[in-house]
Amino acid sequence: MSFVTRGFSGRARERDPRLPPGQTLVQDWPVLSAGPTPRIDTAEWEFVIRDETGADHRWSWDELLALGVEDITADIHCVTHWSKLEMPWRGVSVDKLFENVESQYDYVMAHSYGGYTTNVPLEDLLDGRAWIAIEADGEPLDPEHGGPARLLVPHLYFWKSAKWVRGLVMMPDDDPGFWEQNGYHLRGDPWKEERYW
Ligand SMILES: Nc1nc2c(c(=O)[nH]1)N[C@H]1C(S)=C(S)[C@@H](COP(=O)(O)O)O[C@H]1N2
Ligand SMILES: [Mo]
Repeated sequence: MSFVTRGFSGRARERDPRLPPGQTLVQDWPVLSAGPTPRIDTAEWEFVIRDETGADHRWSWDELLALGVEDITADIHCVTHWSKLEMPWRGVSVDKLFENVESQYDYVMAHSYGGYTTNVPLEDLLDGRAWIAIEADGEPLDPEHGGPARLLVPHLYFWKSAKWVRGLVMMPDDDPGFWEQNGYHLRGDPWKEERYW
């Protein structure tokens, strides 16, 4: 019997500088859903931003795509300590949606089909940092991963990237969403390890 213990025989590996503290690389893509997977037909799908006047700004599936779909390469970091690097995504920049929405409020609650919510400061969704993602790894988003569309906010922990996203409600205060009410950090910056409060 021969024992090969790579950890001892190999040269000490440099930690990948793209990995935030406490994170481990995975090659597969775990599914983490708090409830059942909703099935939404793109013919019925719509996206709504509700502003402080109560007015709804709506986009059908085709109207969303008409805003312009872009290629994104993003690293994702789950609070349960796994990360995936350089994932290819496609989606519509949230900036495009806010070109036609005026709001004085600084926070949003993202709402999903199925009832999930997560709170995000508006500024974390703007300036090319967040998308309504419709494809990953060169394929339409699998329903388990949030298809037909999910929020993608890769610079925050992945629980902020609401699967089956259906809209954003503008808020004056940073009210907690689903996981945030259950102990997750209000903002969730993986580089600061903002996991729980
Ligand atoms: N609607 C909805 N979005 C969600 C979740 C969820 O349970 N429901 N889980 C969040 C969490 S905790 C993580 S880590 C990621 C997981 O996405 P994945 O299943 O595509 O890996 O989705 C986030 N978005
Ligand atoms: Mo998560």
